[in-house]
Amino acid sequence: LKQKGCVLWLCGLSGSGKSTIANALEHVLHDKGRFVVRLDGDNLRTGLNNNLGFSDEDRLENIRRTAELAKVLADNGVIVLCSLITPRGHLRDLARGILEDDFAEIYVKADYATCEARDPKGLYAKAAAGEVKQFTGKDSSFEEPQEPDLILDTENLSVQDSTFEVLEFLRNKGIA
Ligand code: GGZ
Repeated sequence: LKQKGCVLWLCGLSGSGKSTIANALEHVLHDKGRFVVRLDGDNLRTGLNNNLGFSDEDRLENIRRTAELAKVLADNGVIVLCSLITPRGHLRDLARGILEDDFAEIYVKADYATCEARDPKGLYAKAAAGEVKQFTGKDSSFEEPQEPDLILDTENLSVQDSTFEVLEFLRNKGIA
């Protein structure tokens, strides 16, 4: 019997912890015997989405393509972990519309100042120096999710804590 797939859509600012949490989750779910695929915005932008930048239109196309890919995977029993900033409500609604019941919106929550202090890739420093245009939270807006299925407050939770929260969420949904 094929297991039920689903898409966990992690949204939040650059540096909020989306990829780190997705990575930790991948390992735990894999150990439970599940097929897991990670779709990471930054990685997809080197291949499938390498013709897209950070304008509103390009971000929309980035989300649309990724959601359609996630749908194919979820329909085949895969747990898909999408980590993309997904900065606007209408973009999250677009993904939900494509994925319907398979979609769960998870807000990886950390504010701009926190992400700027972490600055794992030095992007915030570059943005402050005016070297990155259309930077999310600076000159491109981030709308906070209003009704996410789950919030991971990474200012206060460890990676392990966040991972546990998601596992509990999946258990409650009867998925893993
Ligand atoms: C936001 C940018 C930008 C700009 C490059 N704005 O933390 P990262 O580095 O590794 O991941 C971020 C990634 C954002 O791509 P997404 O596909 O997730 O964005 S969206 O959902 O809005 O389409 C960041 C890097 O690309 N990056 N320039 N201007 N993030």
